[in-house]
Amino acid sequence: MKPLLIDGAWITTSHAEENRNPSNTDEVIGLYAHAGRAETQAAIEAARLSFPAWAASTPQFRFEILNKVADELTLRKSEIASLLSREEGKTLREGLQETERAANIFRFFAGECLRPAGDLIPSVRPDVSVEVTREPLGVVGIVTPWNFPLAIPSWKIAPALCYGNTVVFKPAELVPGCAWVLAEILHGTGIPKGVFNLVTGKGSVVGNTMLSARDVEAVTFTGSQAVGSLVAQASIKHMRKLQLEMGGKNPLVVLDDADLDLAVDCAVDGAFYSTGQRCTASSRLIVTEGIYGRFIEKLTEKCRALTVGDALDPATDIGPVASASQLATDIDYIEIARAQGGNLRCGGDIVKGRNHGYFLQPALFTDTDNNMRINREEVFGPVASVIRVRDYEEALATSNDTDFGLCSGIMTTSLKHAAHFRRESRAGMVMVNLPTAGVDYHVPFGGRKASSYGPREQGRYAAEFFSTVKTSYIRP
Ligand code: UN1
Repeated sequence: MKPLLIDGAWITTSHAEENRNPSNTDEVIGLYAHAGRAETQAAIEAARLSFPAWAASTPQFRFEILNKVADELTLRKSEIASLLSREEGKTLREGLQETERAANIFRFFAGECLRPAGDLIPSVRPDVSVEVTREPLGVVGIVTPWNFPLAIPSWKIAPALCYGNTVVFKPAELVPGCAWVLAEILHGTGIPKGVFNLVTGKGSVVGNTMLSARDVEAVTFTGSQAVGSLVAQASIKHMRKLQLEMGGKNPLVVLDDADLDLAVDCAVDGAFYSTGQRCTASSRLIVTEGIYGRFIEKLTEKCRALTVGDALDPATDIGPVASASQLATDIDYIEIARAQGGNLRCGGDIVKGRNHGYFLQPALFTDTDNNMRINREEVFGPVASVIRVRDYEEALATSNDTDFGLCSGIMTTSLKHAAHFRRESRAGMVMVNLPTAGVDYHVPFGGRKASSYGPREQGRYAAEFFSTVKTSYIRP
């Protein structure tokens, strides 16, 4: 059994769960401990007790720890990428990119340890000066989803530790493997005991215990809107600091003057890579009349050519769906889109692989309108739909007509439309002539409306959530 990490010790539990490969459900990757209430409370207590010393540690000390994690991730990159692809199902190429991204995130925040920000400001009163500094929060609860088993934990854990917080980390039940390797690496750096704790297990047990604990000062969560709302409600009771990253229904607008090949490539990448299991996926392709026919034809051709298969097979373009329940959701939405009048241009069928796995041929719908459920609700699978519009104005209005606001994209050679879209799109991130998914690791990440709540993640903006500002007045 792969144990929990609590207060610097590996702890086995009475209950463990199998981690299975979605490319081949006969393959058990490992057995992972499930924490109960008591173990979760012990992890929170360890984080609480280790906080004062960690908060007071030198930037150099924290730099060295985070930098060692980056080095180790780089060194073990192929082994970790293969574990990632085996447990989550994204292709090995994507697994490698994600592992490199995790290493870069740790490297970035290692550097940030050495760049603490602050201001010294003269007061409006004579002989008084004002100092503005940032301080850590305390114990941070980190709850992460299954779709980026390494990158999302890294972009929460690295800044949490960088700014002097201690951590209780609960990864998604589906992907304990990468979380465990990250814990093993952090433990191996010589990080003081209790500063980083891993509690694998169920949301209903581990997550709820974290949410009801007074000593968890802040929670950062990425996952569904439904769970995000529960996290918020439970946290408000304690006036806990919150950061939520939830779904998207991201539009990719394709205008008449777009570079057709580039538009098709960006649509395929944004909609279907990582098996469409990204909150940044382009699930609504909004296309103007003049290019519509040519775009659909090329896109359909490209979709048909996508090879769905085992994540580790180099010939695979699209890996399996991550779980049986996600596959059932995808199939449900394909049915719903059909029933509401969508035209399934290609894909949507379950593919028989060499092994037992959750393989789904990417589904492309045309003839949809923006009010259909397929265009209102996040599917989180390889399912995209095309909405035909008259012109740029209708495209912009349609792209903004959504409850979500994470990411948006536009394909155009017109500077005028690109500039206008960047300004008027009600999303946290806007892409011009790029896929909506696949973001940099050193700049802010996050959205508006139902997509996000609280300060941005990543880059220097991460300090907003992971630290608190102190304004001190000094009269000598
Ligand atoms: C990306 O598109 O590069 O859960 C990252 C998600 C996002 C991360 C997307 N938080 O899909």
